Amino acid sequence: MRLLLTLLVLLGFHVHPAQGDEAMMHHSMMMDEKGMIMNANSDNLPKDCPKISGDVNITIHAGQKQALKFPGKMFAFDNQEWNVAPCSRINITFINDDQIRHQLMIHGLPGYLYPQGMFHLELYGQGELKASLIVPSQKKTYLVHCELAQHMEKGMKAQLKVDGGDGDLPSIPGISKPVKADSYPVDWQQTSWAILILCVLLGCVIPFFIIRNRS
Ligand SMILES: [Cu+2]
Repeated sequence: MRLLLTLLVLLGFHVHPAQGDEAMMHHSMMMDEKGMIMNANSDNLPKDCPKISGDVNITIHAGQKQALKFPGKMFAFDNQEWNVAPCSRINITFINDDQIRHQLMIHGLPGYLYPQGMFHLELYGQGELKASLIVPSQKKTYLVHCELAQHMEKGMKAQLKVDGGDGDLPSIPGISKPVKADSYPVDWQQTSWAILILCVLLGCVIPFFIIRNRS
């Protein structure tokens, strides 16, 4: 009997939210077949903000195309840094230009407003999402990234500065150096020099004979 009841409860829990509504609201989470929004906040003020200082509208593109300007990188946002005033409400339009999943996560926010200090947007493929957050007044730099495996390491990393921020984070493409840079030194030995010289000579000699034979 208890097992049957448990089963019914479980079934009820799973069936009801899926019926009718296309999107599912669950605490501070919105989820549908395109993506999800977690911890959006457009009206709750941080404790240190007497009021919202202003609205800032930001459109952020994510994708491989955005990484073309950074040699060696594979994914990126179209911007690597945003500056906002203390107590701003940031209205984000997040656009995924790729056919694969990307996220826009902001970390280090106050936990009493944003569980785990995190604001999180996610698109499972090409598409667009809109959500807002209100930042505290503190002068601080927040990490913005995509947490999917290797996406941040391959370039999808940026920073959000409130009141000018408290410094740059490492490894932001085009902005800051990594803490420990990878190095790929070429081991120049006598044979590698010989091969290089041979290639250059061949490259000069072969066209010469081709042109001579034609004329
Ligand atoms: Cu990604």
